[in-house]
Amino acid sequence: MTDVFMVVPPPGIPWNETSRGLPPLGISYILSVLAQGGFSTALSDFPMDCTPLSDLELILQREKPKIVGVYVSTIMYRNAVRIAKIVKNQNPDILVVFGGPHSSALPHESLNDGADIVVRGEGEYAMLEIAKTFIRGEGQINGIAGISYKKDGCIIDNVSRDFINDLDMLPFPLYDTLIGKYPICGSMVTGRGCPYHCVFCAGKNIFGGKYRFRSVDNVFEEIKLLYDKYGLRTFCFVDDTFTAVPKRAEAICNRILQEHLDVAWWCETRADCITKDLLELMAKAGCKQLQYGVESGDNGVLRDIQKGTTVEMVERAVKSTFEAGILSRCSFMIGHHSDTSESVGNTMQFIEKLIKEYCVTTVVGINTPFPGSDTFDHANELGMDIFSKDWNKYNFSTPVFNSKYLSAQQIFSYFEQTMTLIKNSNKQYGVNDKTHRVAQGLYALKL
Ligand code: B12
Ligand code: SF4
Repeated sequence: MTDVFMVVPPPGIPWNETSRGLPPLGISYILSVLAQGGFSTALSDFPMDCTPLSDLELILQREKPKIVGVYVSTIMYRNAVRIAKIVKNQNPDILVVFGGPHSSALPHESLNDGADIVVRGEGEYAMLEIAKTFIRGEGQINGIAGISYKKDGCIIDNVSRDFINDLDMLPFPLYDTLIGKYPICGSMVTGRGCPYHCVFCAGKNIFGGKYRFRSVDNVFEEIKLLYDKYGLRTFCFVDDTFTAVPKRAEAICNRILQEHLDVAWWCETRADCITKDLLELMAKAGCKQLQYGVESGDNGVLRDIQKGTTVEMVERAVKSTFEAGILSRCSFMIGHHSDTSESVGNTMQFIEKLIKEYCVTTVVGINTPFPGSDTFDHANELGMDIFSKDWNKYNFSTPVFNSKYLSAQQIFSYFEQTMTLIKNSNKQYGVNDKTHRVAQGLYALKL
């Protein structure tokens, strides 16, 4: 019998091998806090295990959980709802709790579609209180901050929960259940929240608009645990902007160097949060790849989406990254609310330039108004006519809106043209995403 059984649903899109390598960090933190609280736990990660959802009934019969917690992102939503149905069909007394980015943004939808409770935002302590209330009868549901639930057919939104201020108080993710299972296991979050305001971003909805971070000692303790106990030499920092506070990123790099750790790692950042000196230090400390969310090659569009960076800043950052011996991976989107044929043309030219001159690997997706983003909440004001709320289409390669300047068909056509441009430019200039990554030992995939 398991107290709390957590599930990562299969997504509504094909799952690639790189994505499959990363452990579900949020759920792992929750499992750790529950274990600390004396609850027994288990995890089924459907995308990672590649198991069909039809196996769930058998898994439930084996685990006999009291609570089932489900991670819900937008492209997983439909399968999350199917999971709630399967659980309730088997035993209506099992409590079904949804959490994660999609349900945090649209909690009422989840409750109407079968969840008993939705945790909005950070989940560790809300889930602990839910388990205490339902399993041990300690506390009352109306006293749990940050959750929504149904009572007598009405939806109740309890007050929001304060963000965890002292992130050092959290236990590390439950690594014993992760190591060995995931090919790239060393993924780590050293801070939560992002102080920027990009209109397409759904991140702030979970961790808020302030970057709260763990102490360097605490981060280093986790790195050492992964290094010494589990023998990991490669990892990534999945913070939204790892170098948002350059001094802190510097301190983490210095610790890695002082302790002579032979590691390879990558992280995400922004073009305005990096300097030449920091890049050189990061390279020495084992940084092999930096992911920049560039989004557009047009300064007008960058201003409209409130990115806070310019094409010139990006080029400077990418050049310095290249000179420091770190690979840049730049992500772009086609179909921003103010994109025109001309601005998309500028984006395509910029992509080609980055590939040609700086060996950049590039990823492109169709701008998608994810619930929780300003583009979703203020679509009308931004001139976006969202015509589909089929969440399986929120997959970065299907247009779900017409904008003021471009129809969905045009957006799709430009997206395809950009994909072709990337493919051809990679070939022409000898850039290959997978070869680069494997060559750097970043993805020592055991798949
Ligand atoms: C790392 C990451 C990935 C990794 C995922 C690794 C993994 N296995 O989890 C990879 C690269 C695979 C990935 C892929 C994608 N991602 Co992503 N990703 C992130 C990122 C940068 C960090 C996530 C993370 O680890 N956070 C740290 C942990 C501690 O937090 P957490 O997972 O959110 O969990 C907390 C809460 O959400 C909550 N919670 C979570 N689950 C549950 C469950 C229960 C029961 C409860 C109670 C609470 C709860 O409690 C947790 C602890 O506080 C976020 C950005 C962000 N700021 O969140 C985007 C983000 C989650 N990704 C996003 C997107 C869009 C995608 C992709 C569609 C992109 C693409 N081009 O393919 C895919 C699809 C993935 C999917 N199926 O959902 C969006 C999601 C928007 C949405 N509404 O769904 C985000 C928010 C980015 C953004 N800024 O908009 N992603
Ligand atoms: S896209 Fe990146 S920089 Fe912009 S708000 Fe989201 S996490 Fe922050």
